[in-house]
Formats: sequence, structure tokens, C-alpha cells
Amino acid sequence: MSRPRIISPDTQRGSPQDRTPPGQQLTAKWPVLHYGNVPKVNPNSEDWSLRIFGQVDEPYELSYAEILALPAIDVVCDMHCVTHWSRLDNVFTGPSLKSIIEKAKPRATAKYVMCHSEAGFTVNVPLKEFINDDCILAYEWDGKPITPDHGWPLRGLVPQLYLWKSAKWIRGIELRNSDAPGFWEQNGYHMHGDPWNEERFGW
Ligand SMILES: Nc1nc2c(c(=O)[nH]1)N[C@H]1C(S)=C(S)[C@@H](COP(=O)(O)O)O[C@H]1N2
Ligand SMILES: [Mo]
Repeated sequence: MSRPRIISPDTQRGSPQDRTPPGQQLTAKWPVLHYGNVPKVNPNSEDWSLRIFGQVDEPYELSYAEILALPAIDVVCDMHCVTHWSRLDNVFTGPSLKSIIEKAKPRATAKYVMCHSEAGFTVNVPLKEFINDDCILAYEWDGKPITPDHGWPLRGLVPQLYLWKSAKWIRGIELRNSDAPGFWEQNGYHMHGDPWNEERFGW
């Protein structure tokens, strides 16, 4: 199936070395890292939904079937983990976050996003970066469903920031007028998390 393909800007920096941020090492495998256990999620159950709410005029919810029915794009991107590994040339698939957000009619006061995941996990991202063209709600990686340990059924993908900003098992997108620390940020991770500036820890 042919879908629009977005090439994440950071993949166009040149050689693999040019594409590797400071302090990072390339890996071919994809390590698994998160707090707690992999949740058992049934996205087709009545209680599963993705909620878009907060500083928006038209909050709404989507079922998993509705999300799968939205136009999807393929994103080619590099992943950079704060634990010093990077993995180049990943392909993720899903609807664009910009389209998901715009449908809720964000207010002019909306400047930040808080992602909410299963088991109370949260992560904060500036709205402007959350709606870049290469940001999607990912349900596939390399043409196959993302595995549960990497965030199936749905992951908020923000390729230009460290991978901890890409929320696994996402269930809610809250638009806010002020920034607030999410789960890892409350534990010392950086509020922004730009790998090219090594925004790893501390605010
Ligand atoms: N829901 C949820 N998402 C999460 C986390 C988490 O603890 N819970 N950890 C983050 C962190 S710290 C990292 S490094 C990446 C790791 O993603 P991976 O396991 O797919 O490599 O997931 C991020 N997303
Ligand atoms: Mo992490």
C-alpha cells in the first residue's frame, strides 16, 4: 500500500556519523526501556479510547478502529535514547499528530502537551514540536504492529526529541497553557530533551 512518506529532518544530516548526536552510540537492535510492567491492553474493548482534551474548543475521543481508519503516513526517522544508544532508519506508521490536534481546535493559549499513558505515565512536550510533520500516533514499526513492549497499541512518536518523549501505550493528549513535568521529568529528566543539545537531565 502506498502512503505518504515523511523523511524526518534529522535523518538528512549526512553520514550515519553525522546523524548520531553527541554522546550517542549506534545500535542495530532496539532495546526496551520503561517504568513498570508492559500493560495488557485491549484497544478494541469498550473502555479503550484516545482522548484529546484541555485547552481546545472541541475535545473528542477516538476508538482504536477510528484511529486505524484515519489516513496514515510512513515516517522515516532516527531514535535517540537518553541511555546513549541511537538507532537509525526506522519506519513508523500512523496518523499525523497535527491532524489529530487540529480537529480539536486548539485555543491560542495552548502551548504545551501532556501525553497520558496506561498506568498513569505522563510526558510533556512543547506543542510546536508535537505537531511537526514527522510526529505521528504510531501503531506500526517496519510494516508490522509495534510490539507491546515498545508501546502497542499506540505510541506518540516525536522523533526530534529523546525517545523518552515518545509515550508508549498512549491514551490521552492534553493541551495546556503552561509546561509541567511528566513522569521522568519529575525524576530529573530534562523538560525539553533535545538530543543535539544533550538535554538529558536537569531543567
Ligand atoms: N508509557 C511509557 N512510555 C515510555 C516510558 C515509560 O516508562 N512509560 N519510558 C520512556 C523511556 S524513559 C524510554 S527510554 C523509551 C524507550 O522506548 P523503547 O523501549 O521502545 O526503546 O520509552 C519511553 N516511553
Ligand atoms: Mo529512558
